[in-house]
Amino acid sequence: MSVEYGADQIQILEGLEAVRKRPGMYIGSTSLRGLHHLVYEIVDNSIDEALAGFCKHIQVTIHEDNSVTVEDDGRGIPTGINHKAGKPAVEVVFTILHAGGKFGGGGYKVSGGLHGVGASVVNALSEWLEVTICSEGKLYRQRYERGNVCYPLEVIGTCQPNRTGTTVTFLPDKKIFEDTVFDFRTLQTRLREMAFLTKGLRITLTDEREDPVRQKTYHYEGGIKEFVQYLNKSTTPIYNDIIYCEGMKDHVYVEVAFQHNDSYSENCYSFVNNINTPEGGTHLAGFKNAITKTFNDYARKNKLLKDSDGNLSGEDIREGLTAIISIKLEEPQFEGQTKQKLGNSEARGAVDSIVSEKLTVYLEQNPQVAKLILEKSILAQRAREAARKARDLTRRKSALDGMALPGKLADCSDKDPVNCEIYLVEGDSAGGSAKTARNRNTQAILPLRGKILNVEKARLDRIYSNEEIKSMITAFGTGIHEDFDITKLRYHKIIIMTDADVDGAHISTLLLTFLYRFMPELIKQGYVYLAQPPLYKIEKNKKVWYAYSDEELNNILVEIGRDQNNKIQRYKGLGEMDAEQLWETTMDPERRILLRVTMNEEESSEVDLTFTTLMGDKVEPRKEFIEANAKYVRNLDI
Ligand code: TSJ
Repeated sequence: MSVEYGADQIQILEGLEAVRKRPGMYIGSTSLRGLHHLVYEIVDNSIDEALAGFCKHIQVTIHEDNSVTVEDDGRGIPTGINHKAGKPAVEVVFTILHAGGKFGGGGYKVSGGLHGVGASVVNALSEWLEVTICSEGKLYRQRYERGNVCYPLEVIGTCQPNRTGTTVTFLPDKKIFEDTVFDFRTLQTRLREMAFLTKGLRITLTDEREDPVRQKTYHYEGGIKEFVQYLNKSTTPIYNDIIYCEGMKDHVYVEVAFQHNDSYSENCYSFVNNINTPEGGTHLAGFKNAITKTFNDYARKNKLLKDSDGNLSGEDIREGLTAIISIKLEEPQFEGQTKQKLGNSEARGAVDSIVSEKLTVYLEQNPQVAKLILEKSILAQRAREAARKARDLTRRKSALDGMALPGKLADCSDKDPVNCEIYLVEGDSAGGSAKTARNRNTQAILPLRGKILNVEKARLDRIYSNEEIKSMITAFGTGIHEDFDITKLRYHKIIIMTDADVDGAHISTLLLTFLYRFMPELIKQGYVYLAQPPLYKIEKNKKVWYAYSDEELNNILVEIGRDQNNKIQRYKGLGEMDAEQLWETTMDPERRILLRVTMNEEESSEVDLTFTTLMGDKVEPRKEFIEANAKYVRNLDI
């Protein structure tokens, strides 16, 4: 993909003041998300150098003052004079907006695309930035403050003639960003993803704010094959291979890796120029089309499907599938409301034909694997047929009863969803107290009995015929999957209320798993909450306090004095509270604490892993996960 790229091949567009005036236009936001984008923006340049074949190692370091260094061992940014600008190319890269090969044509830059606005934006939004280049035996340096050059590019020394590379250190501007503290885990997730997507590249992340210094290295010779292995590590794959297809067509480089596990959910992640495309697009469509067609053709040809059988649907074939689709092309076009859906039609054709061709060969050579996948798909087809019947039955029933709401639901009287809340309450007895306690105008109560079905472990027909799940679906009003319509949502707060113990936490996780798999938009748009019942009741001289954590209990005891007459009750469940207490502590909008459940689109592969690890059936990785994350309550993305 590389063409010659000299100091002259850079287009000059506009100044940097614009960036400081409206930073959101260039990096999306000035929140933590925008802050982390600065790092990705710089690292993208080193990734390009790696894709061009000149960089093997990228080191990212968070320093104690939250400045960040990105160092690579590539060729070094060109230091020669760019004749259009009359200054060194490196200075152009850092001081002129849109400089670089990316928008100029002729340059090979492929990463970025979505947010790829370049190094000058990072420079404009940094209190200071220093670049050091090692090239042709010389060490060059230049420094900028808030985008302004401090001194001309200077040679500050020598470096070994066989050593080359670029080092950039910057301190994000506190005048621009709401928060300038980097999160190790956020950077770790993205850098690990970048390492998976760029096979052979080594990426090191170091955090000098910790004592001892914390360091992680990511290096995957297998690239996206290892990504699939990583995503499937807490599942049971139904065959050992990770199927891999690679090729180039119409200037589109295509790489696909996948493996089926014995679960029923589908996890396909697609990337364009190393950027996640959660909304998919032509590349994902090409992949889906290719596997549907190829597996059906193979099944017919090898008599795994009878002439009288219908075709397997795409969903049947993707049951339990974990896949990475990664393509690289020069001018990605993004469409849709959020501009996150790939639109290039050549990408569809390229992925479709490369996957069809390579997969056909693979299946011919590996009939045992083909048989395992097709047997699973055929079972899925039958289950889906049964599920459709069950679903039609519920649909018909609700049509007859006039959109019958579940019998156990105590609905609220207000009909404006904005005002309405639904409490999903564990157990009939707590459900009863909640019904007495609630504000009937705005609060609906749906009691759920016992353990909720684990949707990670059940087929669709069982899921659709599960009473608790059916009643949630009808109560919410949105429908699910392809029928899902958020505008039909009947409550703008869906509040999970369970006991504050291990069982309660398990039930919450099961409910969140169901919502995440069947109605992810509810979580993405922030409609889902966890209620926080108190852990303790403290009584002294007829006065009552509630504590929601051990720390709070301590604080209260310090305040009121530790005393023989204090009565401390540890609540083991919601059932121990009467209706009034439940209202005061957990349901009264004026006094309660609610935790909103959120997820970050960019980290959706991480969220999926969280759910499959917690809900999947391999005990060891799950244990490891819970222990490793016990101190990160935030990790449930709460
Ligand atoms: F963009 C940047 F300044 F932020 C930045 C660029 C930051 C970091 C950490 C590294 C880089 C970078 C750029 N690493 N490697 C390069 N390579 C080039 O700019 C380069 C070098 C030589 C040639 C050539 O054709 O000879 C072409 C390019 C694009």
